[in-house]
Amino acid sequence: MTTQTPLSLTDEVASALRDGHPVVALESTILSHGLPHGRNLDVALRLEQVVRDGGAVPATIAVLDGRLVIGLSRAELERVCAPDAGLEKLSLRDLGPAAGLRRSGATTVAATSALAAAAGIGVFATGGLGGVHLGAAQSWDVSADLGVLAKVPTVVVCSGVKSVLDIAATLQVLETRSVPVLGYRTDDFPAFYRRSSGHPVGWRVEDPEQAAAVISAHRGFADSGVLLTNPIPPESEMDSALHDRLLREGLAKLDRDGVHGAEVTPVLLEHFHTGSGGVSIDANEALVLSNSALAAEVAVALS
Ligand code: PSU
Ligand code: MN
Repeated sequence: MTTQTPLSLTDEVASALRDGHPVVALESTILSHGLPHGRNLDVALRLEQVVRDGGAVPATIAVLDGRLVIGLSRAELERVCAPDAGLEKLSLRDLGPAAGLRRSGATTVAATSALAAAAGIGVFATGGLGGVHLGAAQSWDVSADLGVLAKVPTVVVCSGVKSVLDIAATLQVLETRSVPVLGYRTDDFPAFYRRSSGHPVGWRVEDPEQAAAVISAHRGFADSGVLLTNPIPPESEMDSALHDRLLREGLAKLDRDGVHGAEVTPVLLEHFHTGSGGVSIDANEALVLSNSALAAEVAVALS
């Protein structure tokens, strides 16, 4: 991606990239639209800390007043996490409008990986990837995350996709678009709150060095992304009966309220959070922390 609008890198991120030190990108949609206020800032700071503990420099990405910011300051993180932040949810196609109109927004996996890659950051940690929504044959609702992974040289470390999506169809699109899917110490594609979706992954890696070897080999001939899937830690996995009930209710709510497009994911997450009395928030935090720690290890192994 080439950008006319210059990227705003913090000094720390710029010098890490210049010196070849490992850097891990983090997204902001999970903070502004995925986690409740009162919890999101704490998670944001812990994600950055876990990346630092792993020996890499964190770079949380967002668009602020039209600036494409790579590495939010503490004050900027507070702004993104504020209850009255009023940030848009920005996918890749929204970056031009947001920059041109000097607007502010949180970046999805699609927008974050594209901006990270443009800045020279090749490893990115998040919670869940967007994918093919249930009923996509009628709605055509397929997350732009998949198309971006197909064409941007990034490594997305995530816990698979939420079971609110059509997982088989999501895996099929990743296959068609030639995105390798790796399981970290698992043979099963994870389903976010649950360790297994019941669908196999193509390849399994046992440690960060193996992941880095695969990524380097892939980079040797392809400009596409790699998906490294890391199941939620066993002790944080959601109970399957609770999960299945919330999923059924959440899907019924979408239908009843006529929720479409970009609103679908935030509305479902909110339903899980309120309906589980916060259990899903703990699960979400645990998995994204674990993914950020793994991303740091992989970034270190790559550097
Ligand atoms: N999955 C989650 N939490 C999230 C998201 C996905 O468990 O917050 C966000 C990510 O930013 C992802 C986006 O890129 O939702 C996908 O949205 P859509 O389906 O509208 O493309
Ligand atoms: Mn969508």
